[in-house]
Amino acid sequence: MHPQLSSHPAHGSATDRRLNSMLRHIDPSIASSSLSSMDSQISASPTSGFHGDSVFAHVAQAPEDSILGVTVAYNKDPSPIKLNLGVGAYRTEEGKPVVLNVVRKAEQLLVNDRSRVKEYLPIVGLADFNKLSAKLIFGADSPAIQENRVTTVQCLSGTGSLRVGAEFLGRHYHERTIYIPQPTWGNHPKIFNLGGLSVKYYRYYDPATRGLHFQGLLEDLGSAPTGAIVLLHACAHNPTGVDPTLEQWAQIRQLMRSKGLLPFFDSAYQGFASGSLDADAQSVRMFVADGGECLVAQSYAKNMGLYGERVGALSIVCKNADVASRVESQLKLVIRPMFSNPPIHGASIVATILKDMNMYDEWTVELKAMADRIISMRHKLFEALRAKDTPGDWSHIIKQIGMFTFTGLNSEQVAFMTKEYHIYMTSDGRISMAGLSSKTVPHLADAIHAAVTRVR
Ligand code: PLA
Repeated sequence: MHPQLSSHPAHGSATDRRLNSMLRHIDPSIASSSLSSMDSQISASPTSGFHGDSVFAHVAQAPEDSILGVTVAYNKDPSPIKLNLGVGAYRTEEGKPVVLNVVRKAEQLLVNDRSRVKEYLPIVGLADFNKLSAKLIFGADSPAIQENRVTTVQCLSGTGSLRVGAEFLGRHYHERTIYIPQPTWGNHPKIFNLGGLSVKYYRYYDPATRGLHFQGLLEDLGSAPTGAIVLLHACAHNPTGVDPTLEQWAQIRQLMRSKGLLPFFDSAYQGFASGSLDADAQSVRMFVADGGECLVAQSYAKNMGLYGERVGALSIVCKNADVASRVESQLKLVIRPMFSNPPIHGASIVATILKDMNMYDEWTVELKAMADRIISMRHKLFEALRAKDTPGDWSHIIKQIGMFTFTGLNSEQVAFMTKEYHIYMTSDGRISMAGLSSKTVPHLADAIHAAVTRVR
């Protein structure tokens, strides 16, 4: 052992001693003499940063994320009655996270297959996964796929797909403004800004009717510059739960195509809105059917419960196969320095399920059960508020679609519910219906009742 360290600890500073033991840990063969000379060299260096202030001393504490920060606060609360309705993550009636049976089965198959290795995937990801993902969103017999004018690249869930799409547009598309709905998922503006796009909002939600501001939407998109990009939520709009009807989608499509606006769909909830994968893809398919171009970001976080596996895809539908192939070559240049190539496990689970008819069917049944449970929570909450005669019209709870209810509660009422009832939700009044169960509905109804009667 280094004599200076074992018998004369007072000779070096705490930092020096830590440094010595770290060096010995890295290479136990380092001689004591060389250690002490290294030691003095490092300690003497004015740029070593071991003495004095941190070179990061100026770094300010950043605020928590408006959605994921809710979970951070929830985790710190010791109350046994606490309830997390912040992040959109599905829970069972027992309040537990779920791994779908079909996902467990696929994982078992993958683990048992000894021929599988952990080599890098290509830059664009798993080929089967990409093909099957395109089919899932565009339809099995989509002409765009048959004509080879769709390029699909595997990305890191919905967020990563949006991010790669944003950067591709920032580099290669002539119009750098993207219109996003007011309101929208809080991460959207940040993702698009980082991709080099400038963000503008179009009216989407009308707080007075708690419904779609269709007139405002048409006006705002109508006055957008030709060629502007428009972000559309494919279904189950987050946070409002308000989707256009099919007739309204048809009008939006007509307006956008007539003005040459480029659609960028965010499809994070396919199957979660109605329980049907095909029904929830109608908006996207309508735009693809007219032969025009568009981008689609897909996520398997919610509909396959693969949240932490980070599985998603970006598809770009182009005019012809030649353009699609050049677009793909450029997507590779975006991906390579960003994350090099995507992870293999989650995409293999998805591909295993999508290519086996029985497993696919099993998935649709489990998916429908999740969607139905969310819808039943809407009815239970609505009934509970009605039974308590809670002031206000709460019918939007059963009208809204997908994972979230945009309650209309203001930030003071939300803060009150968190403080007094240990119910955690985002400050815009959004609650994740997927986090609710029959057992917790009465507690939430009590909290909402108290909030609207006591806090204004
Ligand atoms: N797009 C929308 C509209 C989303 O709501 C979410 C997730 C994503 C993309 C990204 O999902 P992914 O990257 O995990 O595939 N929104 C969640 C979670 C469910 C979050 O904020 O990250 C939400 O609570 O709003």
